[in-house]
Amino acid sequence: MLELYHHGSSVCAAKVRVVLEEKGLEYKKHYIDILKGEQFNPEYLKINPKGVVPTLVDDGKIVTESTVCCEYLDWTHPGDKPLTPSDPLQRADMLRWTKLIDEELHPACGTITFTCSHRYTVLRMGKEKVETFLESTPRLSLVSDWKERKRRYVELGLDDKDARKAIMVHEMVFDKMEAVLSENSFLAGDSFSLADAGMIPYLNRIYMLSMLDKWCEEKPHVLSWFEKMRERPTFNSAIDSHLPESLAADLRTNGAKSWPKVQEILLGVREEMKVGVV
Ligand SMILES: N[C@@H](CCC(=O)N[C@@H](CS)C(=O)NCC(=O)O)C(=O)O
Repeated sequence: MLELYHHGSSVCAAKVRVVLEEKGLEYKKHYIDILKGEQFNPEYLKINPKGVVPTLVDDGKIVTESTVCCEYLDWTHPGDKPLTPSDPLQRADMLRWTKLIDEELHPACGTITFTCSHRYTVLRMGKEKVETFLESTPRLSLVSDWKERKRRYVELGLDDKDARKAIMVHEMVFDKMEAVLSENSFLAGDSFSLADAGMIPYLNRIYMLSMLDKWCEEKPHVLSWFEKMRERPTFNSAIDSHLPESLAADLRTNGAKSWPKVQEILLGVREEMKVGVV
């Protein structure tokens, strides 16, 4: 039996749910509320010492790291819909996307999500619980200094020094997507692959923060790719149906309030990119 430890606002967990749903696999769900600190329960840390979701369990065997979980599912359940291109060059393209997501986009998404919205959701717990929540983060978590970063993001929001880089990373990824999607229907060739499955939750995060249309108004291929992904029958079962309305409302409202500051930073980043500073 397949089991998934996940949370409604986790982009990494969403990525694995997309693959499970695309393949039509049945799985048992365990909800770990990462905004209440349930990922730090000793029992959960035994299966995921980084204290993060997702964790996939296959007949008792534990698989962590979302991209690895997606690949594992594709190896073990290729079915009639393998999500890895058979052409080696397209496969290399796919791996470059999933590498970019893991190495750059994911930490940047964590910065944007916390500085724009999650900080407000977490602060509602009250001072004492927030302190426990921040202190419980393991040394090696989302990245090796996530504990310090999370504290700064909660305290400083978009005034934190990482905000600019996180916005720049998103802009560069969106530009790269725009270039590729103006020639291909999917990120790695002519069919849906693990690259698309991996990217959907990140676009959706910016969408949930009420920022995507404005951010990408001059990137029509990115917007139409995302619309196409939203039309897939698995979008609701893998993504929308797992986000509690209160959390969706937090993301929507806090994101809309944060947009003017994000936009100001973004316009600065675009100027620097134009003159070749970055
Ligand atoms: N590299 C890990 C990262 C997982 C990760 O960052 N999960 C986030 C949610 S998307 C999390 O559980 N965060 C808990 C926290 O911030 O304490 C993976 O790809 O599975």
